[in-house]
Amino acid sequence: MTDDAAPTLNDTRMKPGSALLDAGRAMVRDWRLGGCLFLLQTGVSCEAEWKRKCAAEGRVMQHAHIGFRDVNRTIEAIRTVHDTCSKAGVTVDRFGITLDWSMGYPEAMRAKASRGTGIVLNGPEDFARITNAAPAAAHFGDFMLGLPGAVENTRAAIAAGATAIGNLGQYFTFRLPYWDDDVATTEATVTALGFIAAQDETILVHSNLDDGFAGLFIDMACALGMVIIEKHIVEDLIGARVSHCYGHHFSDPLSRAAFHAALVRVSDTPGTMIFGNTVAYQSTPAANYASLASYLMADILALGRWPAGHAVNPVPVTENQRIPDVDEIIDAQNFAHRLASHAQFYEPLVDWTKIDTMADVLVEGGRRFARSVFSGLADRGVDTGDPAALMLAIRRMGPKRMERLFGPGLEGQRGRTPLIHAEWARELNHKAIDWVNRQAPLASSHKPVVCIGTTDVHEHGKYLVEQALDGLGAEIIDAGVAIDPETLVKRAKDAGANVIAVSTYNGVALSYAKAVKAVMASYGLALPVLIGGRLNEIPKDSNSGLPVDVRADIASMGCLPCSDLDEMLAALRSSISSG
Ligand code: B12
Repeated sequence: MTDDAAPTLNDTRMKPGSALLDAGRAMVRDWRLGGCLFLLQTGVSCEAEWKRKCAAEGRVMQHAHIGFRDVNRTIEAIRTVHDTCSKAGVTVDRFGITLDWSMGYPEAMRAKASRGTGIVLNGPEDFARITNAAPAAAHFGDFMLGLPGAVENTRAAIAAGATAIGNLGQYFTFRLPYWDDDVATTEATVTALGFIAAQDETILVHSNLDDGFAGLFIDMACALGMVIIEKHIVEDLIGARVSHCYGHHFSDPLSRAAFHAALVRVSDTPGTMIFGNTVAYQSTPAANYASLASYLMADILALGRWPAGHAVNPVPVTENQRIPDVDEIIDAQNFAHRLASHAQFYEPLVDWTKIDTMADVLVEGGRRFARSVFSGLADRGVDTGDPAALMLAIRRMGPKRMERLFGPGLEGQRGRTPLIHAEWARELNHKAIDWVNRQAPLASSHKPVVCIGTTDVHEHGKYLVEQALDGLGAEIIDAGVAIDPETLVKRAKDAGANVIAVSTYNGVALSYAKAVKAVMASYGLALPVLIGGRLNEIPKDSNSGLPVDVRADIASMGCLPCSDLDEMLAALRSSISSG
């Protein structure tokens, strides 16, 4: 296989990993694990100890996620959920909050950064307000580690008593708007990991696999391989403990349980949580309860057989419509608790050999993938004993290339055949083929040349649209993922595209559309702009802090908002024929 357009995997600007780890260790003199309500009331030294205790007692931990933007409202919600559940005999062991992506920048840059839909915390005092809201473990998952602001965020969270900090998965995939310095991102992350490793107590390095390459690999065996790779980096080379989380994209109970079975075979560090299968929520709350029951039952049964310390994450059934409210979060927690009491009676119905057989394939394929990655990178001149060099090389290589070069499946004309096809890709392929088969072909004189990119990490909408456009016979120019408007428009112009397509999910739809229009105007370009995904944004003068639908504003600027593939086709037909 040729490797011609290979990215530069090494960077001479980067400090050696050993120096970065030393710098992180040195910070322990001034920054140590602080107290918080959870540590005080449970008497444990860290969440890892609590996890081991719960696993030994055979109790499945519960995680609740609070998605509000306002700090006071978040604190109030944590308290209410914890206390109400506790009175009903339900223990909510840990709380996660949705930090804003602007938290990923170094502190000095945050005020000017564009904001998404999450919370901004400044310094240890702000973090301590969250860790002291209730006697439950605080989980600071996203936009902490893995981004340029990693050191400041990690120090503040640990000082406030947090003992599970993420999100290493994000390091590999997330790009902040207008931030291209991957060396600085890597240096900040490795320094923060050195700081974590040097703490007296165990601070779990949370990695949500679905946020990283695992949400993008076509082969689930590669996702398991990523566990082995991250474990080597964090545990063998750095000396901290990495705690894995998975679940967003695993809808089939068999693959969920098998992934868990495989995970415990390659790691004995307690996991943070099994994430909710949020992609399954596609309907009304009543129908979403069926999806909740389906994934939770698989998780509870798998945790019963292989207690690995993960919490379950019962996602409120309104999550696909809007940010869930407090009573909906409480309902989901009660539901999970009740389901756990039923689960033991389902245990005899489960065919564990099927689960183990799939886990065998994942473990064997994952190990082969990890070995090939290490040897393949070493062959390409990467110092695989240096955590910083190794991380940068993996990030720069990206999931598609890594899978193509090192994947365990057999090579074919259209890439490798996955050992176990990732569900998200399988489902979206079916969806695209089914839709394309129902469409009349585009007139050959009006073939669109579509330049497509995303505003943020959400890439599946783009994947689906690309499959559908390809099926229609359109030419696709891939401008990439998490790109700035300037890059998108320039790529469209240079490639001679006659349509620009944007997939956006992070609550920046309107500002992004405006910026695209402005850049187009600066080039004197007048192309149709199709835009789809989650078309909302929090208005600057908002009192509620909640995002509002911006479809009408986008349309009034002359862009073409599309809620699905049918609307995309209608927009394409009208814009191409009038162009
Ligand atoms: C999967 C998912 C993820 C995955 C993404 C994996 C990946 N690599 O793609 C992961 C786990 C990484 C993720 C991360 C985050 N996510 Co997310 N995620 C989702 C989820 C569950 C599904 C989105 C999706 O991919 N759908 C699959 C597509 C194919 O379906 P679809 O959207 O219906 O697509 C149709 C149309 O939208 C349209 N379309 C889409 N794009 C385009 C483009 C064009 C040109 C056209 C014509 C049409 C079109 O056509 C499609 C076919 O009909 C949604 C919730 C939900 N149920 O929608 C949240 C959601 C989008 N995520 C959300 C958030 C907040 C985040 C995070 C910021 C959370 C955090 N704090 O870390 C991070 C993002 C961080 C970052 N740097 O940007 C929020 C956004 C909030 C908002 N805007 O109001 C949502 C809505 C969840 C929620 N309710 O809060 N997420």
